Amino acid sequence: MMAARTVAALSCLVMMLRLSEAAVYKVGDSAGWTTIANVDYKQWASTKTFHIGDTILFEYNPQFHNVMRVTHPMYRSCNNSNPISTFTTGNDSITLTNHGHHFFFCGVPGHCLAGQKLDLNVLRPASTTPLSDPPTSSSPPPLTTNIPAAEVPGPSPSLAASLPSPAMARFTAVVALLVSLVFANFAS
Ligand SMILES: *[C@@H]1O[C@H](CO)[C@@H](O)[C@H](O)[C@H]1NC(C)=O
Ligand SMILES: *[C@@H]1O[C@H](CO)[C@@H](O)[C@H](O)[C@H]1NC(C)=O
Ligand SMILES: [Cu+2]
Repeated sequence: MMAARTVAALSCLVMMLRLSEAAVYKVGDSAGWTTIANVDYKQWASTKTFHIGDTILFEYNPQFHNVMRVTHPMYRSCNNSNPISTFTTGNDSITLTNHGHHFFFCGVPGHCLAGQKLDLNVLRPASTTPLSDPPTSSSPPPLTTNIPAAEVPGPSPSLAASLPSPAMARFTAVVALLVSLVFANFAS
């Protein structure tokens, strides 16, 4: 019983870590990047959760379309005069390397106005949750916790350095998987 529950918990953990790995999203799904299917790309983007490291794939006929990455004002006005970057292969993979909004449209005249435009929001990396929340009681926090970090010499007391890196997360996932396999053997 205990083992089965542990396995379930660890499997959950492994799943969560898997989900945190990079994903590839084909823009517009089967319709791709086009004007003829009347795809609502804003709606398409709103059904996804984009993370740093994910890839978006624009698939289209390069005779008729392209992909321009643009600023927000250019996106709003469909102004294609000065894109940040332009992609023209018809099979363009773009890896999302920073958080915040990313604006794209097709630079062929009229296509952006016809709705061939994409605004997607990449989430911030998971916030580094403090190990202990501030006390919710009305009493003032004890003075002893008030260490002025800037004046402490040597290694910073900040936990940031020891927070799990992606490599560490993968390592943890592998360990969790192995442990769950061992437990599964015990349980059966
Ligand atoms: C388009 O943007 C450029 C600068 O990137 C600007 O000079 C130009 O006036 C804009 N065109 C329109 C029609 O807004
Ligand atoms: C587009 O590129 C991806 C890799 O980025 C590849 O898997 C896929 O087969 C390509 N599709 C076409 C139609 O070339
Ligand atoms: Cu187009």
